[in-house]
Amino acid sequence: KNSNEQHGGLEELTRQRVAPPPMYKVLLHNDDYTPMDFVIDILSRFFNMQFEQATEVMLKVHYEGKGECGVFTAEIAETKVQQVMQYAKEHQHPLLCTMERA
Ligand code: TYC
Repeated sequence: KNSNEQHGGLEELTRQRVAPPPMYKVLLHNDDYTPMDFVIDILSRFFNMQFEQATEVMLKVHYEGKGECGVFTAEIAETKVQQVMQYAKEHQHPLLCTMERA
């Protein structure tokens, strides 16, 4: 070991750290048909939002076209997108949920 490693230099501090995983935003997209109450239900059910926050996010999507539900690792973001799309389909609403690199 060189003296840097032995005495706690940058190399020692970083030696066994792992890189943080890539993160993904999960997005909801506006449409003209999905009821506002259903979108609020989605946000509380799958993203653990309280009614007030769920309403804010729903209205942002409604007025601006899209909005962020949360930021997750790839596997969790993929699961959220699948759950939302499945739930919307079951209820016959055309709601679209996607993910993108944060
Ligand atoms: N635009 C819809 C309506 O007026 C509401 C809505 C909000 C739909 C958010 C989708 O992701 C959405 N009923």
